Amino acid sequence: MEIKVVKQILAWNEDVSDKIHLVTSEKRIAIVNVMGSPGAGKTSLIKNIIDNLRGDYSIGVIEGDIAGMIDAETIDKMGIPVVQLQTDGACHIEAMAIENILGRFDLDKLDVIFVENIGNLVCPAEFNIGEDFRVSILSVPEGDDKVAKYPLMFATTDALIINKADMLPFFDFDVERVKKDTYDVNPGANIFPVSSRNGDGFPEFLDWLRNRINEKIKS
Ligand SMILES: Nc1nc2c(ncn2[C@@H]2O[C@H](COP(=O)(O)OP(=O)(O)O)[C@@H](O)[C@H]2O)c(=O)[nH]1
Ligand SMILES: [Mg+2]
Ligand SMILES: [Zn+2]
Repeated sequence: MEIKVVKQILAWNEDVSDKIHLVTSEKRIAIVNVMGSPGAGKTSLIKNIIDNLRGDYSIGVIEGDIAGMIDAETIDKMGIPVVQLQTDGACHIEAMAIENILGRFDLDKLDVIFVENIGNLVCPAEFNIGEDFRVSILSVPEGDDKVAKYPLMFATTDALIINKADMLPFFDFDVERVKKDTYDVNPGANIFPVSSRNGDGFPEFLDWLRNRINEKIKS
């Protein structure tokens, strides 16, 4: 019985996700689902992306949090349109929430919306939210065994950001192990070691990101 209910909710979520794709295809907007643990560096990554791409793309942000407005206030201060989604305890975002929020943006003006998902390596990966592609973050202090322990998050992502690369000297973190574990479950993954603190690795990631956004909005 339990399993049946979950399947119905997921199927319905897929319908809403498909509806979002129809809207964003018509409006030529790319939606990027940014996922990772609390503190992995999701907000830092989005801020860096905004700094680097705001001259070329019109950017919006949806900040998902269980409570509070902290990340939305950070993005708002950058002069970027942002909506705070408060899930009231829910540990992931579902497509319905994104569908409801889309109307709050001027969709004729936007090129790309970054969605900061709830900090969690587990269930956010189970729910499509109408995104065109996924960026998952694993940061060095979390440990190099996390791909093996939370495979769905890394199997379903388009890009894996290994963030806080500036911390590598202080942790026993084997980048090659993380790459191998990721390719085992996701042979097509694009993996970018970066530091959101000093900008290392960003040019390569931004090249990839621009290409993926352009595929959607210029096709
Ligand atoms: N040393 C270092 N710290 C980082 C880096 N990226 C983020 N941080 C710090 O990690 C903490 C959590 O970052 P935040 O972006 O808020 O993570 P989020 O919870 O995933 O959104 C903050 O104190 C950031 O300054 C990085 O590349 N290197
Ligand atoms: Mg954040
Ligand atoms: Zn959840």
